[in-house]
Amino acid sequence: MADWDLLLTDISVATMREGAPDYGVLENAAIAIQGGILSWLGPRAELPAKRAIETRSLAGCWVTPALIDCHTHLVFAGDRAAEFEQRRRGASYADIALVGGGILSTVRATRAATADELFETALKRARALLADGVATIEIKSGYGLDLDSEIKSLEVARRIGSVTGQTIRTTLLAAHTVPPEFNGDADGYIELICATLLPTIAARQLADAVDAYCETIAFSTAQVAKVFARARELNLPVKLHADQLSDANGAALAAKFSALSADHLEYTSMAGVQAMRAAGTTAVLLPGAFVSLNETQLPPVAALRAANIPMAVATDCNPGTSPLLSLRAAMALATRVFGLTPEEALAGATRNAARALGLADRGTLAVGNRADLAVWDISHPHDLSYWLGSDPMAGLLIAGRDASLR
Ligand code: DI6
Ligand code: FE
Repeated sequence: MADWDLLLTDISVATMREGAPDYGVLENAAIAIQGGILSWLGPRAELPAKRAIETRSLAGCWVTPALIDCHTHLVFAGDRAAEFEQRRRGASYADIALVGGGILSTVRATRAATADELFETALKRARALLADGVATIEIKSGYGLDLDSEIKSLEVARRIGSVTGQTIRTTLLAAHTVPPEFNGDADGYIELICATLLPTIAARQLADAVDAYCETIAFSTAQVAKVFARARELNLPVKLHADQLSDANGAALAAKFSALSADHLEYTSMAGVQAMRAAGTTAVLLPGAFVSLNETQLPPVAALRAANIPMAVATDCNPGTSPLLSLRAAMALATRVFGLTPEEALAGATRNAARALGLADRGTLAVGNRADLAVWDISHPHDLSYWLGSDPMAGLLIAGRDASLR
């Protein structure tokens, strides 16, 4: 009888454990996996004399927690490349949204697409993230905006995990924009969300959380508060697109509902930061949207850091404001544009991303955690943010099994 399924040797490890200095680095290490769980981790010299079914010597590669993309909108039809071109010629994101472009054009395409069509394109995107070391993806709905189309999108999201092996966490983002059939009646749409969409989707267990877009071009704090109150009644945790284009007190609103995360935060005030700290809400930074929108207002990174608020980094992959399919590129951008250290960027795509999703069993390498491990051909974990556009993945284990990367 073997004690372990798999033993990895000849590795350096970045555990990314909370409070561990310098990435939690362990050189000349070994990792043992049993039943999909990390069962031993430490210096090779201290490895207990136990037997493994398979032993792999990884030739000096680095092992980190597998990456976690905690904010994406992967399921959508069509694209908005023509709008991107218009914006590069001077039109603003808000201008385009006001004339029925923007999110609404993706809603039209997504409603018209079959589940299989949505699945094929979303699967490609999930595979692109997989090839970057991402084992867990949060996927939001929000391009359906009616019961059937939101259900279709969430079901498509869940299907992806059964094919790629990735963990998919779904988030209902019905309050993304006002759909055409409620034009001029945002409150009526909020009513539909609270009375029908939320309870139906909760009963079908299709969503792990509820999100909203709190913005002058989307929903007010009062409207979002109604959705959040209903979500909490149904025992669903909330997250928020907060203060991305203006300070709408989004961070404080998220904190009031004990949100798992408040995301974007470019215009968040000091009061918002303090409220997040008090509520234990994670900050999710989205540099892909920041650069794609030519934003100049930086999120309050120094204040978040000083308040000890965990900072996650995600792609925000969406066809409008962040056509970004590499979490490592998001990390690299977060170091350049937001001033994160490479260690903060890696914590942001591992430990703090897990926190933003309420997942306690991953994001760090520790005995008892899921064996979601990324193997990299690098000379130090800071290389992961240093390079833009390299491909150093040497392997990815999801719950102890090899993911097929290509
Ligand atoms: N996330 C969102 O949901 C919105 N902006 C962002 O960063 C809008 C996405 C879109 O334009 O489709
Ligand atoms: Fe988003």
